[in-house]
Amino acid sequence: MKILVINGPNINMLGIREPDVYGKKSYADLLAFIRQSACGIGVDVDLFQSNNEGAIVDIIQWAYGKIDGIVINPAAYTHTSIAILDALKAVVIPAVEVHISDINNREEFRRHSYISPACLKTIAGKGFDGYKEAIEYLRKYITEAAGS
Ligand code: CA2
Repeated sequence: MKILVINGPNINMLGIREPDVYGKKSYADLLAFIRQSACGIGVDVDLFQSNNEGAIVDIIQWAYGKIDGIVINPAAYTHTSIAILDALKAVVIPAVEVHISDINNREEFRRHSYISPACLKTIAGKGFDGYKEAIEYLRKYITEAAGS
């Protein structure tokens, strides 16, 4: 089973500023955590990060026919991007949306996600653990879908 983990703009800056919101760990730490979480349950992961909306749309389109599930933290594009919503809807790959912080308890503008209608589930406010939960959820979902 192959899962693509997509991180949006500025996630590569983790640990550099706003440790109170996003924690002290770096993007490299996040990648190591995701690899370890996936490996522990026999899932292959592809990891992708971009600061560009079009590049995120491109990788979602690339995933069509090659990837079983998508974990996506669209970062600030969560609150603006109809293009990413449309790309996820177009490929019809099971997807889970993840946010490190609790977007429902921050600024008002972070409460709305354009992406969630294309996702099975949204996990927010659980830090890095949210990515692990998303991978585990997709593994179960995809396994059950294949058996039915
Ligand atoms: O909580 C999340 O995971 C977010 O998707 C992170 C985004 C934010 O725009 C979303 O509303 C919620 C921000 C990504 C990282 O931004 C940084 C800002 C300063 C220092 C380091 C990272």
